[in-house]
Amino acid sequence: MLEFKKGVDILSAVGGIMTIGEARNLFEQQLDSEHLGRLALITNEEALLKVANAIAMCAPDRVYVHTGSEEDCAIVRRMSLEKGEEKKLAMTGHTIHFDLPEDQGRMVDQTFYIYNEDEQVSSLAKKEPRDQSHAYVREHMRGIMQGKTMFVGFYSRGPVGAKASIPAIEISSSTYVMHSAELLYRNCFADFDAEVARRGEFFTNVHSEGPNRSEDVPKARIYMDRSWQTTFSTFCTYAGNTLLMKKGNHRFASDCAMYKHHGEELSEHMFITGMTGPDGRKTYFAGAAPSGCGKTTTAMVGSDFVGDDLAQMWIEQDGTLRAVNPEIGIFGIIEDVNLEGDPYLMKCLRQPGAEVIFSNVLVDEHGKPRWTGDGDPLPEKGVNYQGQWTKEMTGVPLSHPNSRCTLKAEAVGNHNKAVNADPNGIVIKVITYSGRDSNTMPPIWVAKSMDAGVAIGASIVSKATAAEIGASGVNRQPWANTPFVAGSMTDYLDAQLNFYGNEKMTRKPVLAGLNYFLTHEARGGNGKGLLGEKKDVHVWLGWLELYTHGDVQAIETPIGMIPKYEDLEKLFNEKINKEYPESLYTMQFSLYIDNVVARIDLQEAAWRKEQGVSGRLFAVYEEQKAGLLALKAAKGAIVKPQELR
Ligand code: OXD
Ligand code: MN
Repeated sequence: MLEFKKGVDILSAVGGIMTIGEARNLFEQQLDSEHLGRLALITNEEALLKVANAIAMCAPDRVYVHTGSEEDCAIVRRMSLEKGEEKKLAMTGHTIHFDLPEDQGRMVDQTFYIYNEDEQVSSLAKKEPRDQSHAYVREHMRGIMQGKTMFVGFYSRGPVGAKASIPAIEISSSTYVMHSAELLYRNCFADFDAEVARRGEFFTNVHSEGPNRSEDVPKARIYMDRSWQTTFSTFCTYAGNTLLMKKGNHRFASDCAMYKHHGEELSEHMFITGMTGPDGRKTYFAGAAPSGCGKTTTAMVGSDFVGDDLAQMWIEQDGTLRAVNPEIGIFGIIEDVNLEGDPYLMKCLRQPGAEVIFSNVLVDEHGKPRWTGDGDPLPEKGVNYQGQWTKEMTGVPLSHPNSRCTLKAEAVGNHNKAVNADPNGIVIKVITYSGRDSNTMPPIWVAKSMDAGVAIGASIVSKATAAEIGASGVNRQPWANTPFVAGSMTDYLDAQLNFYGNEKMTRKPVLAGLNYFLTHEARGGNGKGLLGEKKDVHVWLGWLELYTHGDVQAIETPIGMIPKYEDLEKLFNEKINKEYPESLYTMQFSLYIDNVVARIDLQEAAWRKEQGVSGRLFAVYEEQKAGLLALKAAKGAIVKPQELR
């Protein structure tokens, strides 16, 4: 369990402001009349105390209340250029931001949940006792904004008024962070009080880059104070470490789903996208994948792209599963984004019209941003996050593999802005789970029950990517959400089982596994590398769309339902005008029983190490394993899909 408002509230203990009277006095002293007037429009006392304590702790020279107006946005953009946090690129509206070379991804070893004694924290998470984090904040955050302007913005993580939207305050001395916040989140200055009253809670985030020097990065910290729903971030700028409205608050939202709205809400690391089916019907998907595994590309394959990273879900009165996207923008990995795989995104990145912050790419001598896999010939030279780069520097990548682009989703041609703004949420009919799995699971398989679907999510394994500094190897990534779940894995599993199993959810979604990472090497192919192409995703999602509506039949296997060759062949032709040989289908969809069983054994062993894990998960594993072993006895270790019809 997690108890909220327990233990020392570090922000107020370090800030020292205890009453609303003291807070108001501080505002009078520190804010100029314009910003004092703005803050006067916020009346929630708890929120005002948070802001006052952040000011008292960080001691900025000036406080700027960001209302989200066009004028405020323009001021932040201009200041960012003046400060040098961003630089102009050749194309109007495009800028480049560099993070320090040591700060190119989420710093997992410097990211901690602050915990109270006797609180359960996930076995996959890093934690620090409250008094230690308190001492750090006291030592390093007092006066950290001296000589700087503190920006304070009020946002909504989701459309204002939606059941699962949660308001949040973002406080930062970085104009890059605030510029990104405006591209990625809904500024809800005017609605903030009402939203806090409706939801009964809000999150607070306090960040400062300090002097922004490499030598300070070892002392950088990213803290999540779960009890007080407050984050602290220091001595870094990479948005995954600093714009904590994103992953910091996603972690708090996961706590809310698990402990405040158990079985009624989920907070997922998922894209949301719509597919258009026969007769123009729209079917919305939400899909989980670990960071750096193609969530953005998959999301943009939809005809009605909504979001690429996060989903706040709930069960609506009518029995449907609804979701909102807490974001309105994209902080997407840019490596391998090119015209062929990502035409909509490329238009924003290569043509004028969109406001884009590029980070950690290379800027060539003409002010053009360049990245690995962008589809253009290598430039002669340029500047990247490490300094000067020339073509001769073989082995030194053009851009960092975790370099990013930040832009509003509405700039992307197939984004459905109205759907992303709807406080009623989006009815989700299909949920997918994927990871980087080179040798075991087929491209698509559909769970035969809700519990089996939960087991797909519980069993994601994936190869580490550049989004996390220092990560390596193939790791368990349950629901692709473990980096962001603080509570115990057992509690998280229960929250999943009780959500999908909730009898109020009368219109259950289809739950499916997706895997685009099978290789020739693992499947006896005669090529090299991936068996499929990025664009095949159109077909995998297209088949799921048809299956959800009962328009195609599937083949039953012990792990779930898989597509028939003829349906896929037709879809390959219709959707991407590509031939799909049956030999490829056979390689992709054959059951490599020993691999699948080994995977189940690994998962089972890992889950058995946790305490109190629901027997429902083990029942799914046992049933699948028994089915697979019986099949092996009957047909051998590699079973072709044609043998199962
Ligand atoms: C992200 C991540 O930036 O998951 O979305 O790292
Ligand atoms: Mn993510």
